[in-house]
Amino acid sequence: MTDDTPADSKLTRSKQRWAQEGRFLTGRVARPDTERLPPGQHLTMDWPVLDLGLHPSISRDRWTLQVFGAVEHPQIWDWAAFNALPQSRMVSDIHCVTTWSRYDNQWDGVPVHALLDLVQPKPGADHILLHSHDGYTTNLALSDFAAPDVILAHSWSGAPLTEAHGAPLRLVVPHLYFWKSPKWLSRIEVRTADRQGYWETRGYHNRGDPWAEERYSDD
Ligand SMILES: Nc1nc2c(c(=O)[nH]1)N[C@H]1C(S)=C(S)[C@@H](COP(=O)(O)O)O[C@H]1N2
Ligand SMILES: [Mo]
Repeated sequence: MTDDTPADSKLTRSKQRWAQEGRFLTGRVARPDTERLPPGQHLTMDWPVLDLGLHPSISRDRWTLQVFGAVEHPQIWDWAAFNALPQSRMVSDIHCVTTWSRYDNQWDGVPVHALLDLVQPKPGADHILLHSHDGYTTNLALSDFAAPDVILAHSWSGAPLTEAHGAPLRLVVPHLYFWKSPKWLSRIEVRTADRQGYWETRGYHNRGDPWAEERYSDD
């Protein structure tokens, strides 16, 4: 074809590659399927339970979620008020630092960015410390907490979370190892300085990006 100039073919190849990668669909480059499993991980079909060994039992009648610290509008929601917040459904992969990964987990809940719109972090707020009913804590950069696919999940696969997996409410941060996704979430502390949580003070990496294999801290 006369119009098949080298420039055209190159653009066509790029477009095909973008289509395969799902580029421009979400604003992020989806990983090609061959790279879906992060380095050092293996796929599992079941959903293991991992935690400190305490499974706190929290009735939805007495449950609250508090946001406090460096925010313009501190909040406490009870179960009914929390469920009246904007809801979304998200599908994401789990990557646990103990090397199992599980694909296509469907979560229902409140996207974190909707919650942040309500509480309004103050200027200078840049970190989050999450507190759970079993005494567990974990820390996140505000930018990781505010990522578009981070969700406060009350349901998995269309049914309420089981107690073992964090009912009534857990956080899900799909782009970090799963220890950054606290179960039995009770309080969200917005901070102007980082403060490490349970595993981070015990040698786990401060950020925990599975694609960079940020499993353990170097020092
Ligand atoms: N509250 C609380 N959240 C927690 C933990 C915990 O001990 N307590 N363990 C973390 C770790 S290390 C992992 S791997 C995941 C496991 O979640 P799952 O039991 O739903 O698979 O929960 C994370 N969230
Ligand atoms: Mo873990």
